[in-house]
Amino acid sequence: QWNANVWDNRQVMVHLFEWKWTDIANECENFLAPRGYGAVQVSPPTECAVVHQGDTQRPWWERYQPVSYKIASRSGDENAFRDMVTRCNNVGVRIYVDAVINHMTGGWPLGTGATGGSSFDSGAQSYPGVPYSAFDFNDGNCNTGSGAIENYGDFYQVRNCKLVGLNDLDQGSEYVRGKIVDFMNTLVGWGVAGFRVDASKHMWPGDMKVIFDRLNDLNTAYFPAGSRPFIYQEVIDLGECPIKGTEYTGNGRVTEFKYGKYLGEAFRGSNELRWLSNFHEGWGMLHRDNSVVFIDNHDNQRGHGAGGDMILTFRVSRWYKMANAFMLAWPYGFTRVMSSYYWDQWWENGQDKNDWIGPPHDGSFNIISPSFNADGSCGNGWICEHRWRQIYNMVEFRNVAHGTDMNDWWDNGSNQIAFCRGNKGFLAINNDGWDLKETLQTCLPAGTYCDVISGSKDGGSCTGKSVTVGGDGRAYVEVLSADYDGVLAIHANSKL
Ligand code: AAO
Repeated sequence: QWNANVWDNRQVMVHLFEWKWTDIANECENFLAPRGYGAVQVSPPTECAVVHQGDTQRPWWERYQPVSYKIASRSGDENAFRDMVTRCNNVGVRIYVDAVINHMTGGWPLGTGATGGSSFDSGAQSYPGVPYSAFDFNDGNCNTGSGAIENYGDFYQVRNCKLVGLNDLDQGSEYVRGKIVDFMNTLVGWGVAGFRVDASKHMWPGDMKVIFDRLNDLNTAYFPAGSRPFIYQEVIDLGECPIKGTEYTGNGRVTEFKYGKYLGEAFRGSNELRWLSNFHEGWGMLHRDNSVVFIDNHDNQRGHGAGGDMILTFRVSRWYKMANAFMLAWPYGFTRVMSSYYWDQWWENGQDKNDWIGPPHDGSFNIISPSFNADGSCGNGWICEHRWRQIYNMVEFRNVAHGTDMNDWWDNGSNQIAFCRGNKGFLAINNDGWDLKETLQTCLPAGTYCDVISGSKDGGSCTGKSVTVGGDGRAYVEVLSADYDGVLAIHANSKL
């Protein structure tokens, strides 16, 4: 359950946060497959509470409050979901589902709506759409006065009490396990390739193992017989909490939150880039084969979750592109690109009071589809980082370099770095306030290559900088401090 079930030459997933199923199906066909993306993480598809914030908004986080395992959300219904899975698989793009199985809703007044029309009574812990009743929750196992997690230093509380007031399912119960397994197996039967398991830190790894071991093999219409669902568990372990990511690596991969935090610190100037030469397990991160890595996610790009103000997002786009280029060139972990929508921030006392704002929507709260500009970028409030040239061209770099290791590291003793990926790719980054002008070993065969950051290869020519590699693999490269982007990247497929 560590294998991402992607095509060999498609090594990157994108999180299309809050996208509609029909839009994702189109995106698989029109953009993701042609650009070499391997998979999409989709927002939770399950029926959830309808939460209103003011008259005009529904928070994005309502989708982390399931009411049943019916497929019904603002992203679409079951038909649209199944159509997306089929169409994406047909062009070789896998779907990973964000599975919210730790809990059901928080406390809401009786009569609160749900996206699939089910009723529920959060006070009585009754969810007839599953059905779950009070017996299926952890209250008896939680020993805090409030019933909620009060101290993250106590791992019993973290696993047995309510996360921010959400009714906490007891995965130790055979009945609950059965319901979760049925839900996940239904999706597997439709062709889903894997799961992001939400709030994994708040479940016992042993209970999760029982559940994952009961999952069916993937649908053989799309996958080799015997393929297991890809599992990556959301565990925030920055080192302070007694719960460690390594407790979960026996079940599948784990989200490595240290990765984006450390890269944020480095590009923001708290740490010199030259130290990244051994950026892997030696930094206290999970084994590369057990980790899923990313620069930001839907939580920490808005101050929820982990990493604080060190996290890089689309709002600091120059650094963000540099950090993504590093991640996509660096042989560590299975990589995830974030794709966001825009919202206005409202800072008060170090907190964004608009952190809850949901996706672009019309007057009836229907999500609005992204529009596409002539240059391929998105409109209608969608940021679409995955459609930025500097990012999708680095997805191709990762695919081309797949199977090679890092070699020929160079740095200037400060914030200018460069390295090769076997004889397949070469990357240089300049985060100093002065120019990088060096003749460096690129490890590539002699020829002229197109820098895929400042431009793209277009037929036989290059719309950006060209780099001439000599017979000894060396080339003169420039990344000027005044350049639009602080990265240069060439690879076997960008040869002119
Ligand atoms: C909403 C409302 C609540 C309300 C609740 C119930 O906001 O006020 O009580 O509904 O009605 C999302 C939103 C929540 C939302 C929830 C349900 O983020 O705001 O609550 O949906 O609608 C913890 C968990 C982690 C979780 C993260 C947000 O461990 O699993 O909190 N992420 C996932 C999802 C997320 C979702 C849920 C889980 C729930 O990705 O979108 O919530 O389904 C420490 C701990 C971490 C902990 C963080 C944040 O981190 O270690 O385990 O994450 O705190 O509480 C430094 C430290 C770092 C620390 C961090 C804290 O960086 O080094 O360790 O500070 O900032």
